[in-house]
Amino acid sequence: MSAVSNFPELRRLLTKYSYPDDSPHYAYGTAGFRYLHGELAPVLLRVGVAAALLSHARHGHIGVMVTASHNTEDYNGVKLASLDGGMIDADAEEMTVYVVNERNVETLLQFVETQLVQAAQAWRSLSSSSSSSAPPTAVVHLGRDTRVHSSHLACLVQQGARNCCRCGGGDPTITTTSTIVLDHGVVTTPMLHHSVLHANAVVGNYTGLPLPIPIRLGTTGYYDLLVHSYVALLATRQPQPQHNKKMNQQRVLTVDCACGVGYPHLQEIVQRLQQQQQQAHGNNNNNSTRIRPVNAPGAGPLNVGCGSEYVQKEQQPCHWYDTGNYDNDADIDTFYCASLDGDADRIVFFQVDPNNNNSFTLRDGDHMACLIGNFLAQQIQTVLQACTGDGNVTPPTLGVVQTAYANGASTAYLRQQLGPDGVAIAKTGVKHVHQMAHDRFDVGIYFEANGHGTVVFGKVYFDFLAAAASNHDIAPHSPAAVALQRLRLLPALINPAVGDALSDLLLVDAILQLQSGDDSGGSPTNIRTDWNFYQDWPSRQVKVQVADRSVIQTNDNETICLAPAGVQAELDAAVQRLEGPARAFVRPSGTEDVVRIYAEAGTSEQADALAAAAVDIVVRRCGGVVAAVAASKL
Ligand code: NG1
Ligand code: ZN
Repeated sequence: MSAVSNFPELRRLLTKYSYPDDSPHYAYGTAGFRYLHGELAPVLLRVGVAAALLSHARHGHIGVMVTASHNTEDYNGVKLASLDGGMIDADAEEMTVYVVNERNVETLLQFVETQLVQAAQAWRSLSSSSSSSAPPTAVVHLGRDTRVHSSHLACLVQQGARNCCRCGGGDPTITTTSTIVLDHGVVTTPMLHHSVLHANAVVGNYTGLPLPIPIRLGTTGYYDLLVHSYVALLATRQPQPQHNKKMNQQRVLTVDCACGVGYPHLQEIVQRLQQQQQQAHGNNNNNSTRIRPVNAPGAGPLNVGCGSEYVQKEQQPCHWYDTGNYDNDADIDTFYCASLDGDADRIVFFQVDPNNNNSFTLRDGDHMACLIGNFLAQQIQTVLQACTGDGNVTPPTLGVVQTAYANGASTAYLRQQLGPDGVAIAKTGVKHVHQMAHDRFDVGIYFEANGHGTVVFGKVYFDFLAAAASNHDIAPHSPAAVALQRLRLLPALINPAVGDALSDLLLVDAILQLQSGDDSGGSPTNIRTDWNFYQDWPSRQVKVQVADRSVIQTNDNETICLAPAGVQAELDAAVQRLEGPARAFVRPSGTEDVVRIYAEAGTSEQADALAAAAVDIVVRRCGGVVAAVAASKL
């Protein structure tokens, strides 16, 4: 094959960062490429190339986030964001995996050349303009977390993307294409997704941002949107004169930031909230929650002994490595807490009650789905009741999407609340859950048990709001008018692109405050009693290391093990040995080199026994070398 004449710098870089002979095939797992950081340089350079190619091919902005989320500091990784700010689709994933894994530099450069020419041709036929019309400059938005190696790896993405351009050299038949990289620096994953979604709304190549949501660009736009909509939502609280005194007592929400990137951004949001509330209300503050970020980057090891993954999987409170703006450790208020993960796209809430033997209460993603789902359903119902007889006000369908890791008690509760069709179970991983929420419901609430989730609002929802707004039965200041105002504000507070810990933090707190103001007379938040829809069934999660986790194959939603032979039959037998409802499944992790085991049963002892049986099956039949790396208790 003859060498491609363009791309001298890209050729040099690809050659410099070539793979060692024993390098594996790099898979785009549950959430992108995720490996030990030392082997990632060639991968990240090529991801930069793939991102630029995608931007050229799709004629819009693409995002690249360098992070390994909830994993420990020695890992790193990278995930791509599509034009709508969401996960990339299967075609884009396939192309990216090819670019990352093509070992032959000349073959790869030939592919790049072909892709750029095709993208330029597609642009010309789309824009039906003259053949000399140059396609738009490709734009790659880049973000990274706080890991020490993230900066170097982000630099490689930048180099790969910027050198994925082609010079026509005066030949009119060859189009000149170029790529720019917008480096957002150290940001949370959802902030990067936000930036991509809003930037594409501006360039007009993607209209995925619903009209009622104002366009707010970049990091500052992200803060503005969250802060303004949270404050506006709280302002809808119905005054409870007899309880005003109580409402003015501030509850502290202590937030464990996993020693990661959520910390500086939450701090920024807290400062802006204080400023805005001061300006708007002086001393008559509507907000009865004071948010205190704790566990800053560097205060302790990233995601170790802290963070949402630790709190959710281990079912225990995090360590407080620093005291944030507290005077000392003992002053940390643990009555109302939340934990973010390392890139702040997941959150769980918890309580350690000093007045109740320091008892621990967890409110994970399953509980969040119920809280948010109930709140939305209630507000929609209030509006509908006022609009009876108006045929233009079509109610949106509302449902919840979970994964097989959702606690059975939450699924049973949701089925009872929303009906059997109101709950759907998707394959593990946000890309699957998000898609199903979008496809199945007009208001699709999705949460993984680990706290990764958001709400996807469809067109019917916005049509419903518009029709209700022009309905004369809704009197100003009536409960229906208040509910309608809340429903209008929620899509701006909720990240439409991806699960977002900071957005979910404000959303959950606002709902708890509003419910407390509306229904229970303004008492301070107690998540054990105020947010208590069901009792979790005992469950266990265990990780087992095996020689090669790809030997495990599963069905589509990953609840049945198809290979190695015999695993599923033995799991079924272990479940059947127990009385009452029980289930167990095994699947290879897409983010860690382990096999995950989930067991759920009627009693704690049975859950233990079932998990132990499943570990034994995996160790024997799948070549397990280390069992029970971590277990969660309940
Ligand atoms: P893997 O490692 O594939 O199980 C984990 C989570 C997913 C998802 C991804 C991305 C569990 C059991 N699995 O995936 O739900 O959040 O990480 O971060 O929590
Ligand atoms: Zn994450």
